[in-house]
Amino acid sequence: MALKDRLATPKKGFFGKLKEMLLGKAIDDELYEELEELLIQSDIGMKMTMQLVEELEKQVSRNKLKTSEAVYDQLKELLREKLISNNSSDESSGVKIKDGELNIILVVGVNGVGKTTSIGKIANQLKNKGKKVIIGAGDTFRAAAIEQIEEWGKRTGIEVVKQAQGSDPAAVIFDAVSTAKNRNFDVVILDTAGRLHNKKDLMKELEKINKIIRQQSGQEKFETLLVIDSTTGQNGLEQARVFNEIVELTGIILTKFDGTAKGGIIFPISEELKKPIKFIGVGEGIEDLKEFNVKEFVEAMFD
Ligand SMILES: Nc1nc2c(ncn2[C@@H]2O[C@H](COP(=O)(O)OP(=O)(O)O)[C@@H](O)[C@H]2O)c(=O)[nH]1
Ligand SMILES: [Mg+2]
Repeated sequence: MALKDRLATPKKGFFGKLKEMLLGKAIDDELYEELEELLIQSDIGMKMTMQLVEELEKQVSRNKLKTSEAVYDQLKELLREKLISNNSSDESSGVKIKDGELNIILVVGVNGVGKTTSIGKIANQLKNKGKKVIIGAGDTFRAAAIEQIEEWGKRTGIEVVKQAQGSDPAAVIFDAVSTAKNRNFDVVILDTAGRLHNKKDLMKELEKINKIIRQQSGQEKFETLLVIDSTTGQNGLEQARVFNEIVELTGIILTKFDGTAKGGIIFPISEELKKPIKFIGVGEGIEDLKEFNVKEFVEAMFD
């Protein structure tokens, strides 16, 4: 299914409302105020909204824009620029797999955001591209989490390295990375628990995991993807800040774009973290994870 059909919710989302609100109107203070309100409602956040509207007003006067249609197009361009400063403008994102070495993908994020589901989807995509993929069930906190990842493994025919519930996540990571290395896998994807009850504990756990990965793989750098649920709005932004402080993120996965009319959170997240968006989740099914593409995304949001 096309991205734009996935993003369009019955409410038609923020950008539909935006168009409705803007078209045919006079360009005056009232219009800018309404615009501000809409941008804030869409989770773009206060700070970026103010910046955007200020910049928009400048450009409208500089370019002598006379119609609200032109204002709409200008805003679309401004939002596009926000995304292309941290993302390639015309290429789809996703993870780049290097041949002839073990590609490690560590997936972090708080509980319930869609880590395990995204791992299943990514593993499946890579397997379909002919890569030899293995998964490490690093969320040992709940038995259900291990069963869930095993389920994805069965569905996709992908091996899952696991241990019993309650065992040390770092031990599972150790096993998964060494198995992947010894048996010449192309990709190992590592799940984690990410309980954010305490920043210090989370930091310690992730540090330990990172150390094990480095020791076992002999690689200093690898992919670390943060998963954020786009329906959680400003909370998601706060999670992004915390994780960005404690691990070296290489990219972001934004999930549940199918369930939100507030996808605006993508803009402040992208701007604050200065990290590329790699994928967006648009449903619970195995195919429902799209490589992020700025052009396609902006078109879909504004269509
Ligand atoms: N609608 C929708 N649901 C999703 C998406 N990604 C994950 N989910 C659902 O979110 C819930 C939590 O996902 P899970 O992968 O277990 O999260 P984790 O705790 O971070 O591993 C599950 O019910 C998933 O099916 C998405 O892109 N869209
Ligand atoms: Mg999970």
